Amino acid sequence: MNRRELLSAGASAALAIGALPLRAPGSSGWRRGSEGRDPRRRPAKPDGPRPTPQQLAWQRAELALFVHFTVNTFTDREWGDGTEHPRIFHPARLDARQWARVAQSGGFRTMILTAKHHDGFCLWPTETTTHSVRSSPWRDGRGDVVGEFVDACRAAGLGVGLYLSPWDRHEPSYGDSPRYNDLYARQLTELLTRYGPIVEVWFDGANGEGPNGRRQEYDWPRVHGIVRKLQPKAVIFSDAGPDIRWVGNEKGIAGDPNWCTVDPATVPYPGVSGDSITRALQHGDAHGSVWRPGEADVSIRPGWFWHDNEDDKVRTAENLVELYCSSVGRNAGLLLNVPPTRDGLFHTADVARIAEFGERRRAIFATNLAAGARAHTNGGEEQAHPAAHVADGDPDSFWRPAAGVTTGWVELELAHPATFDLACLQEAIAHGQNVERYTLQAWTGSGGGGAWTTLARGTTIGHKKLDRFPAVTSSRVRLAIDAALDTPCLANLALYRS
Ligand code: FUL
Repeated sequence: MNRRELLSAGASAALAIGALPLRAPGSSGWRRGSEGRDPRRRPAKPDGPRPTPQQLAWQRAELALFVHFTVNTFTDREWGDGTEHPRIFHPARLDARQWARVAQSGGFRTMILTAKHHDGFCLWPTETTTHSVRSSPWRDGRGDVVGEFVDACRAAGLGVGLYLSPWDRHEPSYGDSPRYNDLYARQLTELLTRYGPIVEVWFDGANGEGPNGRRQEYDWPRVHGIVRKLQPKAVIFSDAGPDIRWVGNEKGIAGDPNWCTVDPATVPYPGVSGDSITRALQHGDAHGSVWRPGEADVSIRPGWFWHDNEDDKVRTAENLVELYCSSVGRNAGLLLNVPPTRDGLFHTADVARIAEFGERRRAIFATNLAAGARAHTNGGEEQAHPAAHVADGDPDSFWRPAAGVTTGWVELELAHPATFDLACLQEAIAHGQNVERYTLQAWTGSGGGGAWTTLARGTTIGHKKLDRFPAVTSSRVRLAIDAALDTPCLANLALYRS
């Protein structure tokens, strides 16, 4: 069991916490401010945390492809112990352009490569150690996997992300804290200065023993400072952020509720573990002082690295769509790992599944049945932010009720009855995340015999909330905001037939 598995053992219990009592939707008109609030709750924060432009772009990108590749691919292991000889690294047909084509076919916007995993083997010709591609037979020791990866991403219009494991089971200075911290800083500096703009730097919190049996004390403030200085536009991922947090498990399932905000004191540094930490990562904190959305990392296979006995265990496209709904559809990012084989190419099974995943998503979301619908509310709207904005398909325009109003409903009237089984709700998170509970209903039946049928009840919305329900045919749909921290900004209420 690795550190992540230990952490995720508490995750299923944490998921159950999302079940909150719900009040009937639309039963009252607008309410202002803290009227009717549970007195135990702290007041709303109109000036609460907001995303940086980079965090907003990251969340809108939604999908990133993780690429786990190193000596483990050749030893059939998940964690190398650092004794692997570089001569084993010989991916005869490596072509990072194939990885990029696959990422494009699935609709991924970024790729993140393990430039160094826990075994310490560096995929680029670093000056810091001989334990790298330079000592391998691949491209006669003149190759650079990171360089080819970056070129392929750029040519395909994909963002570049890099993973540099702090835990290094090969490096002799590991455990000798100042010395190793200097070496790690130099490795990071090479990666952040040689390859142009990087959109995400991914830090794993694993902190095991080095070759001398000692553990290292990582210098996170220094590490973050290097990224901020050399790649100010990159987001930094780790359990503890500072920009993107781990979502608390490696199953592709975000919490419900899932807030973009956190209390930074709860997870003070990467790798700290415990049930309360898992819960904090899964759910965030409605009243957290810092904006730090969650990223759900998960592999398309049981392992992170390629193993030939897992070629028949590749996730199906339907399962990948479910992962999309339980991560992106719960206000998180999805980081899906696809590991290259010993040839240095993605396996045909993975290639086919990713393409199918992309096709299915494109088919599901091709037609928003609520596009252009007429909208009205039971209380009003700010003049600049009318209710019609939830049906205009623009993620930047939104409906906002009057200042201080935190409950009420918006109703869409479709030009014709339509049949749908999936709803996509979005808050304009550039203005914060506020919805705590909602109910979605459709008017079913006809004439005097009609009634409101509840399609979904939910907690948080954030960047995106996807709800699937049995197909229903209707021309009137109502979204009731049952509780919100502050006046919500609703960007989108879209309906699809999946
Ligand atoms: C974990 C590592 O131990 C796994 O090998 C993998 O890299 C995963 C993404 O993070 O902590």
